[in-house]
Amino acid sequence: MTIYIADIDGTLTPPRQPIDKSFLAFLEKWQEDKCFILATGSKYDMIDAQLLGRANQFKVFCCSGNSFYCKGNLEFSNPDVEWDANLISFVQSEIDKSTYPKFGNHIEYRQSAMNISYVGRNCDQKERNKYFKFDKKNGQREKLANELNTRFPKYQVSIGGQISLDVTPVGLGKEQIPKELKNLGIRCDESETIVFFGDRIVEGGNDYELAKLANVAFNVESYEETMYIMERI
Ligand code: M1P
Repeated sequence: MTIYIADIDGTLTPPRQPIDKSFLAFLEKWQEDKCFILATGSKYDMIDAQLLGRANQFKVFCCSGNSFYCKGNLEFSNPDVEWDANLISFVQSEIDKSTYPKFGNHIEYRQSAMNISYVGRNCDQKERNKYFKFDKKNGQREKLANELNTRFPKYQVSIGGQISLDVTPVGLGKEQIPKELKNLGIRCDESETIVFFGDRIVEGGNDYELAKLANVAFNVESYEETMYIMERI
């Protein structure tokens, strides 16, 4: 059996934006004869909004693989992590030092995952786009990711989406998904093929560790590209 796994932001939707309605209809049909899994750093309610209230039509790993919903029912969830206080205070001081405009909600806890944003998750789409451009030029997120990965090796920090960084304890990122699929009885054995779609599959990105475990990994730049590939496999 082939298991298809897809990231959401940047892969099935523009980052944090609602899915295109005709693509949603396509996906619902496309998955009918397949084993299709969604894998995101976001929380379930965020995903449900992006999928126009249709998350309950899918199998979804949220919070970087730390919880799993099958057709709307929570089937697996890792216990909350107790975060190292030094990590939190270091992150907070880096955010405080940043002179980039701030909009609030800079550290979001998502069970065993944490999301960090200098600009803040409360910013609107215009500010997101502005920050994304700024970060591309200045590498603010990359610098923080490198610093955190060096100072706090028991955590893994990666870049995903437009404005934030995803943090999990080592091994509790999206790379836990293949193992959890086995625990959940969705994957029978390691010989099953995994095909993965993500927009951040290169080193440093939040799809990298999972992409390494896939037999085939497509690095896409938009949902249109994902759809193009899906239509042909
Ligand atoms: O799926 C990619 C990322 O999407 C969002 O990132 P951002 O807000 O930076 O665009 C977040 O949900 C993040 O956790 C997620 O990994």
